[in-house]
Amino acid sequence: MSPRTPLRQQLGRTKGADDSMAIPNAETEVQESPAALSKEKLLAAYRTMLMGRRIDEKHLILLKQGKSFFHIGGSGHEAAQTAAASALKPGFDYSFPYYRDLSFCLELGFTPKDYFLSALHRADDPGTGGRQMPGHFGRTDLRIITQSSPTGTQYLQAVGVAMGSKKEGKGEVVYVSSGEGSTSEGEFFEAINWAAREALPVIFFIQDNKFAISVPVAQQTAGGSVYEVTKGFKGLERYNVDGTDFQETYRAVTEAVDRARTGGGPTLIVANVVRLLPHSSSDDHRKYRTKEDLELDKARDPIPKMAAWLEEEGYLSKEDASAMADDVRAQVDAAVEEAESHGLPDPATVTMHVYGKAHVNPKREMDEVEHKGKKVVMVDAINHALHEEMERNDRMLVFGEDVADGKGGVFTATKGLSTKFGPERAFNSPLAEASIIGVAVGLGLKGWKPVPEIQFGDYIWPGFMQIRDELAMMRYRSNGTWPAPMVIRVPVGGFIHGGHYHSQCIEGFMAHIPGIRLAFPSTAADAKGLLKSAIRGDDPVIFMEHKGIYRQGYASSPEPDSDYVLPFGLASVRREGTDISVITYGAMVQKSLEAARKMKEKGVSVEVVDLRTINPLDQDTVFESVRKTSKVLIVHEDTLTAGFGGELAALISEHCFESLDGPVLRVGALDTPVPYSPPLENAMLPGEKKILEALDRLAGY
Ligand SMILES: Cc1ncc(C[n+]2csc(CCOP(=O)(O)OP(=O)(O)O)c2C)c(N)n1
Ligand SMILES: [Mg+2]
Repeated sequence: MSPRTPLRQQLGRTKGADDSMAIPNAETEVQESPAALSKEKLLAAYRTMLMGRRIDEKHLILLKQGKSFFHIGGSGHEAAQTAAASALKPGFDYSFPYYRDLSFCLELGFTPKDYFLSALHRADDPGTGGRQMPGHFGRTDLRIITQSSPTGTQYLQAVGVAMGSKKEGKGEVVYVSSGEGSTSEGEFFEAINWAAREALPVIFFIQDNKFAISVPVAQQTAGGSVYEVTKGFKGLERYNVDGTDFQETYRAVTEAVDRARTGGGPTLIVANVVRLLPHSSSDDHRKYRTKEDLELDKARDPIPKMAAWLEEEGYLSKEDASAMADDVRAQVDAAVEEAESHGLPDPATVTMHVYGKAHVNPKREMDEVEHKGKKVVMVDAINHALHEEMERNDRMLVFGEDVADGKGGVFTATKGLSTKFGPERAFNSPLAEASIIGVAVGLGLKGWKPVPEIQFGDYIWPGFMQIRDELAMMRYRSNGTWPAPMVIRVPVGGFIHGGHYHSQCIEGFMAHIPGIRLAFPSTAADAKGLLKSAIRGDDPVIFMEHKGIYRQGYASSPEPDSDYVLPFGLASVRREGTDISVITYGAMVQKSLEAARKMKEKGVSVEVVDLRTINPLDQDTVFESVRKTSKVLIVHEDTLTAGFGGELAALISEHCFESLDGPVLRVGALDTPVPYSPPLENAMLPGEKKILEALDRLAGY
């Protein structure tokens, strides 16, 4: 084979599932073998590999000294990682390196000092400021995106960044890596599906060291090969390379990069590597690997292999290699010393970077506007808010299941958007909630404003990992450097005979997560104003829309104009009263108001406070009301146990104890699923009757 023949052909690799597929220019653009690296570049790459290895050794010493608490190393992966990074443009391309990717990061420009600032949990750790364990790389100037510990959450985010990148048309490529075990996570297949479907510039770089902690790849993947199981994705280019061979890996990545840069789409590269250390410092691989197996891995160590090749080519003498190794050792020692001279994080900063700045200290004036528009129902007010905000911000994107026209969303909240703004800005997603949220995270990281829709609250759970471990933590875990603001709109709630799976309230789960804001409006005007506020803000928001009141006359309002923005964190006193306070939100506001009117007939004056947002919570308005009336009932539609009412009750007991003349009572749904048949549904969900019973009980104190 000529050196100018594409590596794919040299290796006899197939080109995805169907070799006849029409990828524009894919064949012509990778006709040539990638430019050979200069001697200097090769020696620099070899040095990076030595550095990666030495850092692993040094970090293990720091552990023994009690100075660091965890190590997860890349020994055996150095050639693959260095080769991958050598093919990218540092500071231009984006990368999602996984925890073993030290040599990848070093080759991109990460320094040994950066590494030890993290290993030694210093305030100046550039990735996380001491917030995450070692191995969670990140640096904004190098476009290394903040990484987390869950295996496999990075792939969909990489797809999101690549989507943003393709829209911007600058030719940036996105690298995402993991071990072979992590590809068993469903999100991996969702990500290659999305990337292949849209021909996105992503390189999935799978470092197959044959083990996921102790589980061998044969027990992990059908046929024992990630390369084989990804065969059927039309549009996905694939390579299976010896990851201990720098040259072979470099050429594969270079072809993949060329292809991605020129619009050819995604590539999956399986780099077969060796794991020379146990999984991590918490593992002892002698428990599950034989001596012979470990010896076989050692014989494939990429570092002596690269040294031998460089020597053969006449690039590096034995003496020079030894001098380089000494130099690397000295540099690593100096980096540790320097990192140790940096201070530890100040405990006073522990709550910094959970949220952005948009939703703190809300101004009450915006709440006092009188709306003069035509009467509008809630779902139309939401639709109008989306239209107006897309008009205002051309980086705003709306997507989800069935959101495009003709359907325009199963509740019509997104109708007209794809027609007006085009399929580039409002589009259907695959039927996959983790994909919707994971891709939105990537778009948010890339500076777009994703406003995805999850069709029903009951189906948000496949995306819960992305919400809880990713979205909510992005800002905090990156020490404020990689926020991913977005608004997830989600219809929730019952009273529509929707049964177990079209009726759930989800705020109890979500309220427990630091890092995401929660809105739950009860009127059309509030929904419009809060949605605009959410979209213009800088935090991730879960925007809960009660589908049971989408078209109710009592939830409709004169429409606010397009400038109206209702700040988060301002509760509304819907009805003033002097004897009992009801604290509520969502569809329970109307039911509480009805109950309050009935209590008036009995001579009991009930105040109704509508929270409007659950995070931030307007504690002042709640406490003020309770202190005035001395009695309080909390009403929510979600099931009672561990619901948000429990949190409100605790806060009220703590802050208003001296003012209370009765127990803090709660009304919520029974602790069962929401049943379909109306008599059962009515028995389960809270309604006016249960609210009145609780108010009567309180009135008796
Ligand atoms: C979602 C999730 N499940 C489990 C773990 C615990 N865990 C961390 S690494 C790992 C094995 C990963 O193996 P592989 O993907 O092959 O990568 P390697 O560590 O071998 O490079 C496991 C099970 C985790 N971090 N996240
Ligand atoms: Mg592995």
